[in-house]
Amino acid sequence: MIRLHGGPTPNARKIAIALIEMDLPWELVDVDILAGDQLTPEFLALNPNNRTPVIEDLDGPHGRRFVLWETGAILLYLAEKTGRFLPADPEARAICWQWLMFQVSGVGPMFGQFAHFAFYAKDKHPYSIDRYTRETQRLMRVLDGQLAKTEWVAGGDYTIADMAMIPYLAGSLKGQPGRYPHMERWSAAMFARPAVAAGMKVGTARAETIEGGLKGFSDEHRSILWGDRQHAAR
Ligand SMILES: N[C@@H](CCC(=O)N[C@@H](CS)C(=O)NCC(=O)O)C(=O)O
Repeated sequence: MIRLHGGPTPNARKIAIALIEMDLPWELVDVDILAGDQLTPEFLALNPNNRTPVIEDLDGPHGRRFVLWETGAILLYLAEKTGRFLPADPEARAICWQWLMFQVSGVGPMFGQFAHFAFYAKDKHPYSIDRYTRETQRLMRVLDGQLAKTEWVAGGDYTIADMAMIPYLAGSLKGQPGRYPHMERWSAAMFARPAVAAGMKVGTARAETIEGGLKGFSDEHRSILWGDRQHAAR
């Protein structure tokens, strides 16, 4: 049994998709990051970096409980545990790592900054919005170029790199139809997979988030995510 600590966020959904695709027994332990659950001593004991998701594998290596955070590491761990969705050929395997790293070091953080400055920040700062709009568009062009040549993100096989990518990109693609045709073809193929469709619904979208329409997003939420509560010395 694997406990997935997380909520209705792109990062937790990457892992939900992988757990479902891999037929692993799992359950969601809800962490409400808007309420500050990630800042509690109980959560910090799992991840001192106060970020979700975290997995707790009750049947980990060496027959004992194993805790892991950072979605890139979690996806690789699950792929190795099950021997699935990571190509066996050394070149294809390394290319899969490459796109996975592109997601966790590029797509995730840049889309996160874009959402922060364009939607959540109280003061709308044109330079920052422009900077992250252009950078996210550049990343999408890179991926669209790749998907013009390959069926899936890392080549001919569906892998953990696809699972990492979709939660961050699905919304952006919907908002600008026709702009990234190869990504749209890929996104449709992703959502045709029952595991992706189910994983993308994990957690109940909070009204205060972009997904929920940003209703009631407040200074208290800002403090938890980016302000005094987030940065209080522990
Ligand atoms: N690099 C991390 C990023 C995780 C992350 O940013 N998680 C967000 C939700 S999508 C979070 O838990 N934020 C809580 C906070 O900022 O306090 C990963 O890939 O796991």
